Amino acid sequence: MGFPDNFLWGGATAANQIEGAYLEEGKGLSTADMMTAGSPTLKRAITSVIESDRYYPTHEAIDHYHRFEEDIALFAEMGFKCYRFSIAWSRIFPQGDETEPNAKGLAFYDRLIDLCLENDIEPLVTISHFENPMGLQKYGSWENRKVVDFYLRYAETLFEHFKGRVRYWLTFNEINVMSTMPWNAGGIASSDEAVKMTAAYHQFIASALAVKAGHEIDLDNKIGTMYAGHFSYPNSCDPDDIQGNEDFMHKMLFYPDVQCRGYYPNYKLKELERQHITLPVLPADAEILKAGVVDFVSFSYYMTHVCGKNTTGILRGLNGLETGYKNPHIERSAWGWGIDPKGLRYALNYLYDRYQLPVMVVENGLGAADTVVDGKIHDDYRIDYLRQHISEMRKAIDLDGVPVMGYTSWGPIDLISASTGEMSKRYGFIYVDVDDEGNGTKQRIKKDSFAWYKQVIATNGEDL
Ligand code: P53
Repeated sequence: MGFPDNFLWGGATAANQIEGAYLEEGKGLSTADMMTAGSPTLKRAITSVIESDRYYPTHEAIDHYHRFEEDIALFAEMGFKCYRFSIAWSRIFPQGDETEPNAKGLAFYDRLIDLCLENDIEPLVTISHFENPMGLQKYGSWENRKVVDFYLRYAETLFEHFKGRVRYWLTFNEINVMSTMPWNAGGIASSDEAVKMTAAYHQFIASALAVKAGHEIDLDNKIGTMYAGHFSYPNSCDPDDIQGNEDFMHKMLFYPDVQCRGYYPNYKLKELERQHITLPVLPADAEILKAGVVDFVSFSYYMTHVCGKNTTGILRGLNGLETGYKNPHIERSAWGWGIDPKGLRYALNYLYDRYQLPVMVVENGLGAADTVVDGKIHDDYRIDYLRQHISEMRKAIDLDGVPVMGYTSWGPIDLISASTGEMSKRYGFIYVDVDDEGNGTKQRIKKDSFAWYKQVIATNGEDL
């Protein structure tokens, strides 16, 4: 009983939210580099050029690019078995459309990956996490089928270069975010449904081709989908609420449906028909999708929603996270995200029932403001949140028999928030002295949760 012996405990980050060094050693500009800082009430602006009087949090972030040795040493001290991070496409192919990779970009990830392996930390690489080379904008980014070829060249470069060192991969972070945050997902500035569905289609094709290539290059490669864990409860047992909730879930679930099954579900094809949207299907595509189904299902889990007969379309609000309903049975974080540990057991069962593939929680955590008192951070609220979620994950394993591969909490070290661009929305076991304007020493300080998580891993989840 309990967590399997080889359970992958660890943490997860994304290049643009930690590395900084946004133009160093040949890196090109990425879509993330064009996003200014926002707040819970102010949407991050996207500028077409870098404006000198504005603050762009990814440009320096937490300077992980120059401090990765210290950061990985801290992860190793906590006993990480796994570290999920992303590779910045624009470090490897600065404009996105080059034929040869940037050797200096690969060399940085060589050092990072080798350091992980020296510390017995299994790397889990997200090939594309909310950043696309800005050089792809001239093609129309993911709206253009050409970008599939550029992505495939990039993915194949990684599979070849890191062969034997990296075995776990995710093709796209939170692929369903194309519906809610298309700029983050694919450098798509339009909110037009036909544009988004075209871009998503191309990402499915690219993902499937990458899965096939990844398997051909190394049979040991395990390549997963990564779903932004939108799980929603019906507002009531009114059949119209049930249907409203189902309609919402379909808008999100069709993404992992395509990646796990290898074809579009009928409900989505019918919806596209009603919307008069024609997907840019080429003759061989059905075969491509079928041959490129993923090996496992991963997802992020922060919250649950409530939907019903009045839920319209995709989520509303600044970052598309409002449904118009609130769950009176759960609390909300300071950033308004509905905290629901029990929902994690539900989510794990839901995805496993649906796909019958191994499941991994690759993001979970509490974004909260921390205060430093006498050089210490007493983040018992974060410990509580994680403890409750991990104990529900354990139930999914023990009581329901869900094959959970691992758990990487989001932002084991404080990093830039994707939705707001803030630094003050902190997730880490490790505090980083940087504020919302980028001021600070960048010093790393262990929070109380650091020792707690170390103990969780040391006891394989027994001691929560
Ligand atoms: P932040 C929305 C809803 C759920 C997950 O989010 C999301 C988002 C987009 O923000 O994104 C994932 O930083 C994403 C990470 C992100 C993390 O959740 O807004 O994969 O890049 O940082 C947490 O608090």
